[in-house]
Amino acid sequence: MGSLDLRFSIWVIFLCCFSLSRDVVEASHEVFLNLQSFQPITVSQNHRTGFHFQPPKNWINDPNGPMYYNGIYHLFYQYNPKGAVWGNIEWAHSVSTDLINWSPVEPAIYPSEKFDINGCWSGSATILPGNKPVILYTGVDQSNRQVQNAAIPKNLADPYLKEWIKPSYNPVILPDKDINASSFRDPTTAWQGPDGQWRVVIGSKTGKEGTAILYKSKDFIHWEKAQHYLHSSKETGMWECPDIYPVSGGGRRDGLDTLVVGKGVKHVFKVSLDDTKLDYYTIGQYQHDTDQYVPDRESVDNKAGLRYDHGKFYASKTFYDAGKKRRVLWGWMNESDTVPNDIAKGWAGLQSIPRMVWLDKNERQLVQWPVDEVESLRDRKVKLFNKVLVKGEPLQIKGLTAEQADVDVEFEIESLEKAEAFDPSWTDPQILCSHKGVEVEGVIGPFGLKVLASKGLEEYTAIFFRVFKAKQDHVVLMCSDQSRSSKELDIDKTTYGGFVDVNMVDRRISLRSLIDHSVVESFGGGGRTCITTRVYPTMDVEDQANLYVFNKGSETVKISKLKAWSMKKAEIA
Ligand code: DQQ
Repeated sequence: MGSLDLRFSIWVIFLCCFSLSRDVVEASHEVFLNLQSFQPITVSQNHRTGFHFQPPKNWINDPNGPMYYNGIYHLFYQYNPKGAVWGNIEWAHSVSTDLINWSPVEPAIYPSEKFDINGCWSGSATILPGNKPVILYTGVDQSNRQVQNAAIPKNLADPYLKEWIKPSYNPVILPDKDINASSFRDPTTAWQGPDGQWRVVIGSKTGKEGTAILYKSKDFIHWEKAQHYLHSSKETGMWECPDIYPVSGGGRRDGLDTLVVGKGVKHVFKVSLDDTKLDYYTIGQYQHDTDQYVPDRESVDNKAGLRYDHGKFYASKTFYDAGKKRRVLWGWMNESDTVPNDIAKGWAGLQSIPRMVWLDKNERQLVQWPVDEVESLRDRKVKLFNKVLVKGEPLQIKGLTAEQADVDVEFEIESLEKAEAFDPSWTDPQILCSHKGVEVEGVIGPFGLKVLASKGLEEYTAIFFRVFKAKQDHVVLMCSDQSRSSKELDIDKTTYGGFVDVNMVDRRISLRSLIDHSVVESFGGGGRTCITTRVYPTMDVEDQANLYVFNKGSETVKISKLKAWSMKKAEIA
């Protein structure tokens, strides 16, 4: 069957069965019962990535239980072994020595017992004293209740911890009468208080209030619900995949193990909002004596709060890398494609490039940067210095593989004098970016990159900045405009945006983009604002793709320095 015929047949199956099968059970993902075991006939290589983590075929979602153990990184992830939509969920497992090249090992946890027969959902790893890893994960039991289970390695001498066993004392935590058993999932990494007891948090909701339910245990087997939540926030809905961890103050980049408390240490609490499918975090303080997390007053505690990423980045999780003394963040990058297209491709979903994360010197937000190891894939290099960008004439950057590249550019604005006034009612950066898309000319900006572009710029994805003048200082807006990313009509081309909390005294702003066929991961202002996008160009693809730098603002902008590399393919089997 040709690929067009295949896509047509899939659309027919999809349309005829869609209304009958979706949302049959309450779950955090759309359920397509008729499609979840529809094995791909062929796997399309089109739009598959070169250095982002993805398995050879099928659906993936949340990163699970990432950990560093005896010199090996472990990445588990939610995986459907039978098809390219969500369903039949198990924990697939890959191992690595450098976070970039990965080898698969056998699935670690899959439905097999009463307490997880309907799904092995997300969870986290904890390394217990004596160097003993244990995973806590959510099982969907035979009555479709969400319960929490433990799994331990069968053989600690196996460097890859290939086999995991589920002790007979499972489930370790059941939802009590006050907990909605359909909204009780995704245990965090556990931590030990000064009293020697373990603590773990489970995501939940009470009505519309998102809640982080705290449990305590002396032995990691018997768990008791604490008197109060670790934290909650009204009108935020179900909290999936909560994560709590300490960060060093004073702009120090060294990571801290879970859950250090002390002078100069702050804490981050992140949740993934099921209702809006976005991750937000607050900066605050966790106290051992009260067992509560309290966000700083200025840290907004709802979906308008701080974001790791303003684009496609969900169900994220961090871990402490004891080898390199850093905290590393992973996030799931879902497709923007239609379900029939995903099925025709035979795959859906990626993991982000692991990002190092630390607290900004201003202690108001986090900073993220791709782990250094990704630089081992850098190949042919292009450099450019002090190049003035003429308004409206995009400058092509030649000499690299524009479909698989790492681009790091710094822009210098000649003068901020004429910056447009910032309207204080512009509180939502995504809406502002949608109104002021790449084609809307401004004074300072839009300027930035056009990536995965066709030669004649009929197709491209634009990542760019605009600078405005507010009462006190300047406001920098970063946008990712997908509206021209593909000739395909049905895909989601939402524009994304975030403000960048940087000081513009030196009139410079940086942008780094990791471009990888159908994903563009961008870090603005040295990693203060990140936007990830999934795009599917159709015209000049693969080695025909192009890269441009542009300025469409009336004020002169210069590329003060640009370094870009072709990226080699990572070894990901
Ligand atoms: N995905 C898992 C759940 C989690 C959700 C199921 C978040 O455990 O809440 O695949 O994407």
